[in-house]
Amino acid sequence: MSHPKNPDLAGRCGHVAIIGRPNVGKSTLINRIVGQKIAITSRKPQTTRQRVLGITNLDGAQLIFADTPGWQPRPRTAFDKLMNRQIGRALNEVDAVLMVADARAWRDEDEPVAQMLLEATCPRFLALNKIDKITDKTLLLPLLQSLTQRLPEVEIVPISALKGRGVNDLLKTIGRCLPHAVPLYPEDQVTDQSERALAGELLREQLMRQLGEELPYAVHVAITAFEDRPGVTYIEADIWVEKSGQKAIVIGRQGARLKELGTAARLALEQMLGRTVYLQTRVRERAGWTQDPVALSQIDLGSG
Ligand SMILES: Nc1nc2c(ncn2[C@@H]2O[C@H](COP(=O)(O)OP(=O)(O)OP(=O)(O)O)[C@@H](O)[C@H]2O)c(=O)[nH]1
Ligand SMILES: [Mg+2]
Repeated sequence: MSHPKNPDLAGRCGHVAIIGRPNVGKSTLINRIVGQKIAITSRKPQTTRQRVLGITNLDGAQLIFADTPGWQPRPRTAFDKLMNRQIGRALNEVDAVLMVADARAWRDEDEPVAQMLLEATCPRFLALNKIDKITDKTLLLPLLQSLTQRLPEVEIVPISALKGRGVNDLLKTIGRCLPHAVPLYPEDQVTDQSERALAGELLREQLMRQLGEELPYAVHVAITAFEDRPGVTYIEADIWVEKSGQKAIVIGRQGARLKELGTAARLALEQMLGRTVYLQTRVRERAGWTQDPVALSQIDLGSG
């Protein structure tokens, strides 16, 4: 097949790790790249907990992105360390690394990520995200200039993951640097994540978005049943918390909060699956799971 539109891209395929501090828009970007929601997002940091692949095809190239949790400069809990390990795993054997930062301000927490970028031996890219929030674009110039000096071998592309601006340019810039290789995934596959795993994530997204400041970090979702029955997909989910007080908050007065969370997650699931969903939720308690490596491995946070 010929690809006259972009001969530089044709016949290339490779893995690209997306790294960055929490909340810069990595997951919003991967959703934008694949054109559908495969990774959950929220205004709170530490939304993403495990590596998720997002696959896109452009002018004969296949780009396979890995979204990762935000990098924790000072990991305090076993859980934080697990998050950082996920990033280390994603950086293994990639063909390119893409750092995402907020175009409005470079922060101290970006430094360790920039260091990882500099240490990578493959082609490196930096997306300065959220440019839709900058009305006077000349304000971007000083940051662009200083970063170009400090990161001389890194290609810098300003983008808005939310609005889609600059994303196509970014894909072309990255795609041209990938190795010549045959596509690894069928053209219609957008992620490696199962529907079952995505169901758990969509429920956790509601917990991230609807609960107060601290609670979401103490919550884990485990899908215990996922069955296609005639006319309906039947899903059961356990919501794990650390303390009985947290359990009461998640359930809410007369179960109102849990009902609201469940309905929002069910609607998102129905949209994703294109099928009717029956979602049964249960809140369970296990003290200190975010500190306990055994509990962490039991709930299998590490699997992709
Ligand atoms: N205005 C604007 N907001 C954005 C953009 N990209 C992401 N956001 C918002 O930034 C917040 C964080 O986005 P996420 O995609 O969850 O960020 P993340 O880097 O994946 O965060 P972690 O998973 O916690 O590391 C959300 O409220 C997004 O809607 C953008 O281009 N413009
Ligand atoms: Mg994320």
